[in-house]
Amino acid sequence: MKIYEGNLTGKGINVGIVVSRFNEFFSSKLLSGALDSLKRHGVDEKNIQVCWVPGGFEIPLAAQKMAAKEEIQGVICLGAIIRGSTPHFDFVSNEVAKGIARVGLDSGKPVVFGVITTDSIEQAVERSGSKAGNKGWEAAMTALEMINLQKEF
Ligand code: INI
Repeated sequence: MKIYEGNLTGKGINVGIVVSRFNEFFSSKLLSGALDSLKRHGVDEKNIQVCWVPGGFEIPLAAQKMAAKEEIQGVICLGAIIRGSTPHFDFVSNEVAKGIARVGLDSGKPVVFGVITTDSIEQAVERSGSKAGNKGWEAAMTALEMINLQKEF
């Protein structure tokens, strides 16, 4: 039996991060979590490229550009979309999720959905470094596992 499984080692790995500035209070904490996770798993700081975009809606295009770079093995997408009193949240969050998934399939490289989509600011606080952990940290772990999994095929 052959089992395919990616490990979590970051040594020699090149990764891109796309992070949105909208709700920067939260997205910057997701970025800190992702960077901490990558470095603690052995990713060299010089092998990390970070791209800021205005809002979540802009993430997929920047992720596509990052994924197209030859040296980049995977892209981590970070942002915070928080529900307001209009349907705007649904339009933005649906497009971001669909766009990120598409970039991953089109590029053949792992493109990780580390965008928090919450009903409230309190839920965003919980997911960006308090009682529900840091989703940026988790997204970085997912990226490492998927990048290493790619090498198994
Ligand atoms: N962008 C976000 O990243 N988070 C949000 O919560 C958000 N809300 O709620 O409006 C948001 N909107 C901006 C959007 O992503 C685009 O930047 C904008 O529409 C321009 O294309």
